[in-house]
Amino acid sequence: MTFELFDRTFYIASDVLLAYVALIGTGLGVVYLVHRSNKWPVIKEYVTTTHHRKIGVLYLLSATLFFLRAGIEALIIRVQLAVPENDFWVFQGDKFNEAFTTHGTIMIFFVAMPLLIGLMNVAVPLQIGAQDMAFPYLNAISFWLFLAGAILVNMSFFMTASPNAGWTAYAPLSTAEFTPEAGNDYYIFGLQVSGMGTILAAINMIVTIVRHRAPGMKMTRMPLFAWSTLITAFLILIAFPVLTIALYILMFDRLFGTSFFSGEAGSPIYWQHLFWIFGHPEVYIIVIPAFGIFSDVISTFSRKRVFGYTSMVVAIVIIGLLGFMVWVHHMFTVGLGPVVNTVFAITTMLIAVPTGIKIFNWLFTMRKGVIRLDTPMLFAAGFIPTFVIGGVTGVMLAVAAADFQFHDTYFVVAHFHYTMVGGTVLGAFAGIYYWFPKMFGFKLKEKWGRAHFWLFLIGFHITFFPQHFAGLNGMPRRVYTYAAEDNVFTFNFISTIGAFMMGIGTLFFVWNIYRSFKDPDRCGDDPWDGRTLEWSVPSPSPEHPFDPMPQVTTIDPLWEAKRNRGGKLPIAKTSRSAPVDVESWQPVSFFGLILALSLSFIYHVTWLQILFGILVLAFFALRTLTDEHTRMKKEEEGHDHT
Ligand code: HEM
Ligand SMILES: [Cu+2]
Repeated sequence: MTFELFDRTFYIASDVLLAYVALIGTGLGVVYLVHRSNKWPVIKEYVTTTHHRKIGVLYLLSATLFFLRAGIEALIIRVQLAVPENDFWVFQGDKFNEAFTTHGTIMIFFVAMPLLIGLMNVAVPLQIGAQDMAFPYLNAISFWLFLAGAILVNMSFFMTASPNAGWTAYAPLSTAEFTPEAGNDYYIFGLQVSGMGTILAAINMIVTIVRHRAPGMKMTRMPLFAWSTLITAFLILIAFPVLTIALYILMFDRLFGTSFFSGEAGSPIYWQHLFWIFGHPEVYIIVIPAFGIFSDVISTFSRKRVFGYTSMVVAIVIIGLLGFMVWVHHMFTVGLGPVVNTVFAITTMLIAVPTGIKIFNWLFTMRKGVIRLDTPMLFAAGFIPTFVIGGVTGVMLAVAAADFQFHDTYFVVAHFHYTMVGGTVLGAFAGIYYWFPKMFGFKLKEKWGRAHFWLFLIGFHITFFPQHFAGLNGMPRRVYTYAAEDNVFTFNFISTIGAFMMGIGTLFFVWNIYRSFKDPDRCGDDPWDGRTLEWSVPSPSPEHPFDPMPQVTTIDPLWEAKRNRGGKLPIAKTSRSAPVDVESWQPVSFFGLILALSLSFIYHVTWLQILFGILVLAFFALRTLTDEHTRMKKEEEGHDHT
């Protein structure tokens, strides 16, 4: 669309215009609703919080919003691919590349990651008997760094500069020579900034789990979600710095004219290595926490201790370690040679062993259990067969010779959606339904939960199962259309129908949240007859939840207490230091500074870079001079503790 303003002609694509209208419309609507119901204090409470539960809720809320955005993108892609030689209105110019790039990037970094980190924040401190995360202030900084990165990648669309080199940003396509526009700079800064937040979150998780467990909560008594969080945090700590380096180098190539990934000395293969040394562990980073959620959910809803606890832990550790030794399976067709390919084919296949152990342990946990199929358990039950299909196609892809056929086809697209939707997304939904009462004091409604589950799961299989066959028929991924004689039309058409079913399923989820807030069914502190410590504290979980501090003697402390001691946990003689939870505007201000600093780099404005650089340093100085601890101590001494 073109329009005249001040004697100049402006052009704005109609889809961008529509997005602006939708964004501003929704924004105003939200402001109006908040204002009408006098909810500004709640907004302030959450924006300035450093409390783990509220930060968890912030992560989950952002992730849900980004899920809607990246989901709409997926639907648009599916509409374009529904029939041969289609020309859907949205794809003016090169939009298809942008659509799959932002869809993939947002789903991985700004949906899967925050869904899981959000649930960790809500549940892990309570599961291990900690009063909060070890570093509450740092926790808030992590969230706001994550959000700054997410906003950068999301706003690129509105600046008509979406990244367009795939979520993998392969060089040389991602270098300035081939994509000089700002799009891939948004990608670099978005991932860099949110990556910093993720690394800090990992450090926080590790310290919390190592230092803040309740007395008697030995490592070998931790719930499996806490275990999976600990191992995931180590994976983040090792894998994310590799991404940091890769992004720095790419940034230098793009902004400052170096040539690490092109030219005589540089090589695009370096990018592939760095990206996948990070990228493969990343897919475990987003699936291992889901494994943890399923373990806890399946055990609770089968009313049995999880089968093979030790082998569950050992299996996650082995998966985590092997995860660093398989990255070349993404590069079988690059030409690294048969020896390299063989080694990496074998290590990849080995991962099926610990994964298989876990699958059988889940099945054996259910065996002879008293199973209740509430919504969290439905998601867990749906996960098992779905993830097995994703695992089987993974082993197929690991056969290096066969991968020359599968590589870069829809077979791969089907495979990774089976693992990431079947594992991560179903896991996150299970976790949200499961811990929702701990966040807000009431359950999500069963009726809408069921509708959500069935539409989403059936829609999922209708979407992605046919894609295996489209891929085997030779349909490459990342193509914007195909010809009628390519023999892939039927598969694509069915796939698009399934995608809309998933979309409707997701709307039921949103509706469920809305309805449950409108008409909450208060459910008490322990709605699922839980086994672990988080169900022993009030809902929503308070500050200082463990007052008095429980003494843990078994893997299922609450379950044991309910069976043998009338629900009373034994009280510990020793106490634990409690992290200081403060209210502060600093983290959100830091968010603004980092956003501005990144934009000044993306648009090459040197004086703004210097200005915001100085302001960031000033922020650090301000932070070192802020002393909440003394003030809090004084306040506490002022109060009488009775
Ligand atoms: C919810 C329903 C979803 C649908 C209908 C969907 C659909 C699609 C489609 C059509 C593509 C483009 C394939 C191509 O052109 O090559 C794609 C790519 C991708 N999707 Fe999804 N997707 C969904 C959810 C997810 C989720 C939950 C994740 C991750 C957690 C995810 C991660 C990716 C990635 C990484 C790519 C590759 C992007 C690239 O090639 O650069 N998707 N998806
Ligand atoms: Cu991999």
